[in-house]
Amino acid sequence: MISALKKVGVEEVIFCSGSQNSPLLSGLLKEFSVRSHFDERGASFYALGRIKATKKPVCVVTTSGTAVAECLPAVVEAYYSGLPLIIVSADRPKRFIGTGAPQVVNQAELLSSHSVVSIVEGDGYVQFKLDSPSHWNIHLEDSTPSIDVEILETKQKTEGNLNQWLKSVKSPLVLVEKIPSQYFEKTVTFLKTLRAPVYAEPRSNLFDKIPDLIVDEIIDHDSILRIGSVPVTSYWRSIPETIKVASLAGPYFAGIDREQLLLNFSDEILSSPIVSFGFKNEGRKISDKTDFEKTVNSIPKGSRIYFGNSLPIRDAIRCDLAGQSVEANRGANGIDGQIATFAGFIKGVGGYAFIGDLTFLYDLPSLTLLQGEECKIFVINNKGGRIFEGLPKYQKLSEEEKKIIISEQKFNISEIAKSFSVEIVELCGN
Ligand SMILES: Cc1ncc(C[n+]2csc(CCOP(=O)(O)OP(=O)(O)O)c2C)c(N)n1
Repeated sequence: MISALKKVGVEEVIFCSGSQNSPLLSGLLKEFSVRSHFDERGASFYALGRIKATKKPVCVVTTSGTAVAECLPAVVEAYYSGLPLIIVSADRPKRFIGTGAPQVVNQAELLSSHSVVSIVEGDGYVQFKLDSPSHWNIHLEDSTPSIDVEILETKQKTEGNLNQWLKSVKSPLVLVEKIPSQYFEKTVTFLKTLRAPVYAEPRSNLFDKIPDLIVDEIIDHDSILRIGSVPVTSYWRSIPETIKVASLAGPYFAGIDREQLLLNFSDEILSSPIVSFGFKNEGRKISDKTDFEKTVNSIPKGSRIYFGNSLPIRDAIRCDLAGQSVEANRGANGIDGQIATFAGFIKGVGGYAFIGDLTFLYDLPSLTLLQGEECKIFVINNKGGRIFEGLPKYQKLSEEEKKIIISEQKFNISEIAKSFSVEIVELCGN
């Protein structure tokens, strides 16, 4: 198993202790940087942050039972973000399944909806995919089995011609979310040649790369070219049927329920000669009105900044993000695991997080992952899930329903934070 992990490029392991997985520990310590964390949910979100920072697969090792189920939220996030999170779960011997024996659950199936699952009893092999989570469920007797790994290729879908599509449109608007790191430079060159207006989302990290192409709002267009992950802007969910859509998608998800030209990223597409639309902008207007905007704008250049779901990642679009390295969990857009992912993302280099108050309370145990890190968490304390107040359907609710939806909280967030020795700054949600 150790050699299988090494073969796929794992360097870091997060070990969540238990009795069943304890025989694996000594081998792991010899080959990897091992960090211990008691909470499997936080550990797996932390692993996502490490993958975002290192671009390498990261492994979480759990014991048997409900410990495995705790990994599901991060596995779902990894699935839709195309991240190589590996969960190794130590299982009791197969003959115990269904007997009600202590800590024996049907754990091989727990993560199967969103990962490549391998079940091993005795010596065997496991499967791994670079753009997907994998779950290796290892039935252990006394000794660690010898396990080989099969690396599965991701099939590239290349039907369709982007050049032809670009020739068929007059005024495209490019929506860019997260660009897969291996294609980042080539995408910048592609955009510089295309010279179409670009609505760059916070995670595009394009702000200082193509300043004269970036627009502040969804300007007039007859077509949308989406590049990277699924865009955050609500416009993406309501594009009129008359607008043509094409996506260079990484990871490969349509991200929308309508007809479109959907392509994988490829060197060929990004380097083939393309049409130029001759657009030039004066430069972005940065907003500096709210506490949130002022604070984001004042962060030193070259920092890592993490924005939580749901309001912070949306509000970040108005801020000065030039020269920053921006991250968020935008696979399944959960408010869970945000402190843990932030901790993984900034480990050893420091950084800043902006998250909502419920998001903060959701992931309190993960503050323990930030011990000794140079970081600051800004909690936008608007006392509940205020994002819902902006929804048209919210206005039609009764007062009682509104109260339940908002989940107002009155905890003293700064006091809570003190006991974890992490620097927390509360911002009001104006
Ligand atoms: C795990 C999970 N549960 C529920 C939701 C639905 N949800 C989206 S935003 C939100 C409220 C978040 O509140 P807060 O963290 O205070 O941020 P704000 O909306 O005020 O920015 C909830 C519950 C979700 N996205 N993820």
